[in-house]
Amino acid sequence: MKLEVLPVVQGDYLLQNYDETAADFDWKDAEKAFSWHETGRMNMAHEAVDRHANSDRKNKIALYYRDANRNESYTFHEMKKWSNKAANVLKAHTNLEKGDRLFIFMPRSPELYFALIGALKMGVIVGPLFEAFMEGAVYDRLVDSEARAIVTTPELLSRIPVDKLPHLETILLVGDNVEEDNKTVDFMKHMNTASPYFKVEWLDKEDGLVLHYTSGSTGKPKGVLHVQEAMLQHYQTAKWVLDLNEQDIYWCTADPGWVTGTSYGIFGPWLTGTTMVVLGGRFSPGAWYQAIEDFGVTVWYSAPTAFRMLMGAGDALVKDYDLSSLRHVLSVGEPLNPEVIRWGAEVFHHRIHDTWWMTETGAQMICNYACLPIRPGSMGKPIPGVTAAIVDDNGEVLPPNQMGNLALKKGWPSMMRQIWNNPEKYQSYFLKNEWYVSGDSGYMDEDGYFWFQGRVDDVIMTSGERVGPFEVESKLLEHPAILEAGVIGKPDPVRGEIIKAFVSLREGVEPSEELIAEIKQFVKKGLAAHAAPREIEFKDKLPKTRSGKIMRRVLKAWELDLPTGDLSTMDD
Ligand code: 6R9
Repeated sequence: MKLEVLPVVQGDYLLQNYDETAADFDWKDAEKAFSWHETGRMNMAHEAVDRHANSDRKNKIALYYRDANRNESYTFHEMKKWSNKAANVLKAHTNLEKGDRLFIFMPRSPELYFALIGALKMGVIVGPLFEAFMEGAVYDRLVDSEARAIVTTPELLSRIPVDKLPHLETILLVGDNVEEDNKTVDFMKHMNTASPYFKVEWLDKEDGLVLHYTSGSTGKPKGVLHVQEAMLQHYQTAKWVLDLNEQDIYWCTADPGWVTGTSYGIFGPWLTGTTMVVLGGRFSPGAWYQAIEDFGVTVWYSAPTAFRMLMGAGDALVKDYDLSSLRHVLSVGEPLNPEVIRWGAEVFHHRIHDTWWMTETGAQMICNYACLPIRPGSMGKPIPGVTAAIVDDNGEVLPPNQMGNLALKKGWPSMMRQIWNNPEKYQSYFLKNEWYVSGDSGYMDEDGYFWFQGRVDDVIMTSGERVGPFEVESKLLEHPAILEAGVIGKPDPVRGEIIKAFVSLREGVEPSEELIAEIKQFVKKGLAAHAAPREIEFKDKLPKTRSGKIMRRVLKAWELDLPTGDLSTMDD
């Protein structure tokens, strides 16, 4: 099969409307795409689904869904109908009111999207969870957010510690032969009989939308709240960065448990009325290429880990599939290695466009947007309406080519509005009430391209997932053999980083291979498979500060044979 070189990404919208240096772009202009420009009242679910169902796009496919057992498609009209039904089921069988939190804890399936859109129609804040979460992780999130209801499957039910969650009133189960009781609702049974009509709750731009929990280097995972106004940026970036147009078939490989799976796995594409592909099941290079061929995917958004794994699966495999529909490929989550861009250009005939943003930013911020010439290894430039800079620890802007904190000028539409239950933590992100400090370090070159260096703190990025060492350490300490634990990310060519744990054992416990295997399994079961350490090393004593904090940078220095740096705060 011969791969044709397609026209490069179009980037029309940005080119025609704004010169990339235009400093006069105003987010107010973006509002004109929505009727709330005049009414001031909005609802993401209306703008992303119902608006299209009530237009010429009525019979356009909104969602292609495929896994090992299912192969389905839904038009915008059908999405409206099924999400209305979901909203009616939630209304009838829960006490949820506007602003309450509903969690969705299940693998990708059409029902996940019905429930999520349905909840938004009621003005409920949705908290999506990875299906891989174990009991401890589920508990932390539900307890902190005081969630009143959860949509899940019978298989995952045992990981929800219902008795320990006083605020959790209703569990909606998506499955066959569900037995109902005063807390449990058979979601699908009621979906089938529910009315397909629902009047959406009209909201203000500061009303809640989604709550994504994310890990820091210390403390419990924190709840990052996004609001309705974020849709302005989801919409604009879907045009400028994803370059979505009417004819596109778009595939975002991310799960909604990760912010990429909501902002760009639901909102961005549907706000622009784009047909979207969702693939259930596990990662498999063949199935992925097959999906691109079968659905005729034109725009594809994935992550460096996935691209590296595809690269590892070899070039011969690529040639078995017709990938000529592709016209734009993008990446997010970790630094995109120039080597991967080179490989992508060779096999897909497109250079992968890197995009940088975070759970906290809610949408893309610094990007190789469609019409920007790529510099491999750089994250690109801030999109119009966003001001980025490298600042020192006092919030003073540094000149080009100087390393420092990657910061963003406060006030973009999709900026998080709260850390749930934790106003001090929220405030701690900002310097001089002007700069949002990302926790990443990097520099800007003289042409305004930004280059990533690493996390300022110790958060681990493993296979595209952000793991807080503190979370893993806390779980390790629950193991009866372990006295202390320190966890670091160790560079890995495929996964970006792997998790390495240093542990000291309790008195009388002997190190052994069996114990290592048992500890790995313990974290896997208790937290999540991706959070389990791949390497465990026993130590008599761990380096700590005088206040008792494990010094991960010292562990990292040991591991990588680097200088240990300032040890003045270290305990003797
Ligand atoms: C969307 C998302 C955010 C952190 C971020 C940074 C890293 C994301 C990146 C990147 C280098 C890129 N990161 N994109 N690093 N180049 N293009 O990833 O959100 O899970 O909150 O992670 O991921 O360190 O600070 P989140």
